[in-house]
Amino acid sequence: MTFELTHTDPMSDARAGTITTAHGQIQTPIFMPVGTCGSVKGVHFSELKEQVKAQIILGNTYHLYLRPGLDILKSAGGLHRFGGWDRPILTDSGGFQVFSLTGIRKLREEGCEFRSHIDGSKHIFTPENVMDTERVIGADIMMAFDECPPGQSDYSYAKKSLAMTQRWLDRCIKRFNETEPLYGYEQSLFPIVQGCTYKDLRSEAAKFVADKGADGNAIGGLAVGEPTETMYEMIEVVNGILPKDKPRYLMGVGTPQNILEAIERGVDMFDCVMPTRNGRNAMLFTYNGTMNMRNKKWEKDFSPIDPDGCEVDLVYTKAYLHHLFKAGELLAMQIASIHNLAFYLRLVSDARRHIMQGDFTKWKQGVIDNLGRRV
Ligand code: PRF
Repeated sequence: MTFELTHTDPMSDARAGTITTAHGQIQTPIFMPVGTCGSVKGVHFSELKEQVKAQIILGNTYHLYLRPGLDILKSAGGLHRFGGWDRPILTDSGGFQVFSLTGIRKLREEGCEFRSHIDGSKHIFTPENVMDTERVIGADIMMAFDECPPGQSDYSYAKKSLAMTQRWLDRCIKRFNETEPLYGYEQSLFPIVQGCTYKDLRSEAAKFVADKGADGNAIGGLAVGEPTETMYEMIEVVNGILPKDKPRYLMGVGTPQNILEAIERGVDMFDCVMPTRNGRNAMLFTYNGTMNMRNKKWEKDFSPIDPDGCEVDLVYTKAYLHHLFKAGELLAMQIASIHNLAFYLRLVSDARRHIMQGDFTKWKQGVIDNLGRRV
């Protein structure tokens, strides 16, 4: 994998670049739709390509390991072949999902023991077996196995947790270097900076990660309950240290406003369930603010969902989408998911264009307040 930084904003730390992987190029800043179980909920791959214009999707090691499981993924020849998605894939390592989905988990030096949320069966994730699993899934970008501590963690827990994440990172790198890709194309490993909301831990963590010389680096442990301003502060601390010539990925973030603020602070890659999850819940994101499609005010609004949007936005009216949500039709969730993902991809591609034109900061100031409105 390579990263070419093509433009840097004169007024901020925003950047535009190109990541080249074995499955094609990614123009940054980029948003990655979440395909937890190997599918972006409710959205065909053809729609992801043609309407959403997704350049890379994310899969979850935790879910894919439990179901369909490694035997099937290996027999299929990896996740790209299994599902028929031929563009890049990034896999999250499972640490965060184990933490957020399974009540019962035991963390120790060896790894993390947990019970499946599907059938209660017992499993353990270690840095070594997570690397092996991500090899089997065949992601272009594999995430290191980390612990994402709760947002309110005190300093002593945060410090201990970070030290373990760092030892785990060394074990991930060792296993990654000892193993080969299974399907004949190159894979990259991204380390993750943790350290909760403590500046000294964040900066030590960023130095530790920067020293590894990885193809790209991630910031984890944010958007887990801390104030938004604290998240931005942590991004600034970390991005002041991470190498400029490698992509930076802010994990699990966020709202359109969060994404623009993070781009301004030098982040290149994002993922979040918000566009699909909120979409299934009738909430649409637009440049004019968010809309609740269950609201009666749309009942007789026969204008297109979003005149500047993708195909579904032009084909369907607000009144029709309102009707579909009220009737409990599956199509409602599909349309809303496609709209929201297409909006997120439009947001980052507009940001990219303005970075390239040199007026990102001015553009961002002009759009950010409207994004938070309720229409
Ligand atoms: N670690 C991993 N995945 C994640 C996170 C993390 O800290 C987050 C935190 N926002 C989202 N996804 N491995």
